[in-house]
Parts: sequence; C-alpha cells; structure tokens
Amino acid sequence: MAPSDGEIEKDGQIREKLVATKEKWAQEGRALTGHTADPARERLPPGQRLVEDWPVLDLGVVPRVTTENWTLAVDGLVENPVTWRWADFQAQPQESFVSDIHCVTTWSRYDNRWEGVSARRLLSVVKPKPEARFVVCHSSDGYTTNLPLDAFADEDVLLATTWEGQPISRDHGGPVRVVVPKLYFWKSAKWVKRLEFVAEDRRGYWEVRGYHNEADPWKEERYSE
Ligand SMILES: Nc1nc2c(c(=O)[nH]1)N[C@H]1C(S)=C(S)[C@@H](COP(=O)(O)O)O[C@H]1N2
Ligand SMILES: [Mo]
Repeated sequence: MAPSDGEIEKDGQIREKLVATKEKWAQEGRALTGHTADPARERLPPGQRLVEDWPVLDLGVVPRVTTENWTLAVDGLVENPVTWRWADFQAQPQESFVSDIHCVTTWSRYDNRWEGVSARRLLSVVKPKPEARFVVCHSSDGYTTNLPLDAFADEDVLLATTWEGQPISRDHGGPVRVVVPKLYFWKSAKWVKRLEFVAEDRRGYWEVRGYHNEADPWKEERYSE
C-alpha cells in the first residue's frame, strides 16, 4: 500500500517574515528593469545575474520524502489517472536535459543537467481530456503552482530525479521535482506529489501573493499588475 500523504513528516515552519518580504517585493516591483529580451539573442534575461552555486529557496517547511514513501498522483481531467510509486516512475523512459534556471529573486544558473521523466511522456500515459487546459502542481510542503497545459507540455519540462548526475537533494525538492526551464523557477515545484488537470486556471501559492501568473523571464513577468 502506498502511504497516504498524511504520513509524510515535515521539518520546519513557514517562514512568515520571508513570505511577507517577498509579497512586499511583488507590490514594489523589485528588480523590474522594464526591458524584455529575446532568448535567441541573449542568454541572461533582463534584471538577472549569473551565479555559480545553487541557492535553496522555499517556504521553510521541508518534507521527509524518500523513494520509499514518495507517490505521485496524476488526476483531474485525464482519461487515465495514475498514482506512481518510485518503481513505476523508474519504469518510465528516462530522459536527460540541460537547461538554465532563472529565479525571480534575480539569480540565474546556466547548464543544469537534469534527468527524469519528461512531462510529454507523462502526458502520453495519462491522456488529458480536451477540457483540460491547466495543471496545478501540489507539493508535500503544502506549496502549489499553476501552469497552462501548453507550458507543461513543452519539450524541456521534466519530472527530475537527478541534477548533475546525483539524486536531487532533499533541500532542492528530491526525490522528484518539476523543472520548467522557460519560466521563473517558482513554477518548478519541489517535492511534487500531485498533478491536477483542470479546465479553469487556479492560482498557486505565489501567484495569489502578487507573482505573475505566466512567469516568462524574457518578458520579465515577475509580478502581476
Ligand atoms: N514545493 C515547493 N516548491 C517550490 C518552492 C517551495 O517553497 N515549495 N519554492 C519555489 C521557488 S520560489 C523557487 S525560486 C524554487 C527554488 O528551488 P531550489 O531551492 O531548488 O533552488 O523552488 C520553487 N518550488
Ligand atoms: Mo523563487
């Protein structure tokens, strides 16, 4: 039997001050340059700076997800809902992509090598119904983020289990996190436990706190108007 989510323990508490600070940044439009850029011509989106390390950012609640207790439910408007455990996930074709990370807090990191199951593979298994137009990602720390189905279906979107050849660490959302390279990194859910396909858009944790619904770094979609 797959353990129910209630059994996944969590360490830490929501860092309310940090959340409040980020909400304030959204209100103030922090780091906005007012410029857009073309990814075919430039590597670094407007207002971003390059880092070599990989910062950890989250709400402060760190779930104890392991390959033993991890489950992924894919449900909502799909023909074939599934609940995958680790072995089911590993039985899928594994793919590897290299992509850049762009975080709304202005750091970017180039050339991250990820391995895992592509969103396209997952879509071919669950088969979204024609009414499905958005995906809500749910995580074991209580975090959520929303994506248009088109954005989730992009060829470089991955349910990633390794980074630079190593299992993704607990802090970075292991054992399985979503990676959506073309959008700001808050759209990439760590500790993903459920992907819900819906007809109407439903804003996630940061999207209801002033962050942009689409989150394209090249259009500098940091915050909503
Ligand atoms: N489950 C979960 N996923 C999350 C977050 C979170 O708090 N919880 N934070 C988001 C934000 S704001 C960012 S910038 C990235 C940070 O990922 P990292 O800690 O691996 O750099 O995760 C995103 N995904
Ligand atoms: Mo972020």
